[in-house]
Amino acid sequence: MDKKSLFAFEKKVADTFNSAKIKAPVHLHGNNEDQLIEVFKKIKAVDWVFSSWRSHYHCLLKGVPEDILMNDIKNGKSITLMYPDYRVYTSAIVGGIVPIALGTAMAIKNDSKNESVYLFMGEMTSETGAAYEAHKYAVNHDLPITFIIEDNKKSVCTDTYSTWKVDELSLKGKPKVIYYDYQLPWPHAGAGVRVQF
Ligand SMILES: Cc1ncc(C[n+]2csc(CCOP(=O)(O)OP(=O)(O)O)c2C)c(N)n1
Repeated sequence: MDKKSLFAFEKKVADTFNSAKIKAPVHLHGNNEDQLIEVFKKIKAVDWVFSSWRSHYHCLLKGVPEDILMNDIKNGKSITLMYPDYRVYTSAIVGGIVPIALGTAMAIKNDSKNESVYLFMGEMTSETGAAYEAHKYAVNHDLPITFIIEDNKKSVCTDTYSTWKVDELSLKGKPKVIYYDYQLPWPHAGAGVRVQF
């Protein structure tokens, strides 16, 4: 899927949400199309994608059909999308998906399968103990997992860097880590118009 189509999809979700036709929260992607298209060049159909509350582009780029995804989002599942057939799993709990991704990578290694895990995390998630431990375990056991840190500098409305009093993220530049930064064109959640249900 190309950059224009990705953004067009997300814009449609935004418009649908702003017209109060989605009765649950949405967390939109944006301004990270190029970076994700690049990352997904490495990801094969047999590989596993783990993500969070913000996963629309991850789903689309892993091959989830637009109509199925849009329908699920309209049915209120934006932050809890699951597509076993496409090997896409998400969790809306900060850090919740991390050990599941790690365990999948461990199982792949134990079974000597030719598959990989790709774990997408916001930069605040990447600073949690769960991410730190998973990364340490994955590197020391050389598990087939890549951690992708998607840095928009914010955790909801809180500045991640000043929270931890750091100039750099803990996992940035470490083995098995891909990092990119981007400026989210949307609020943390929703699509810019206050909608309450
Ligand atoms: C255990 C837990 N605590 C708090 C929240 C509320 N929450 C949802 S997203 C989020 C911010 C996470 O920021 P980051 O990992 O940088 O991801 P981003 O939303 O910026 O993509 C928080 C605190 C949650 N979902 N789960």
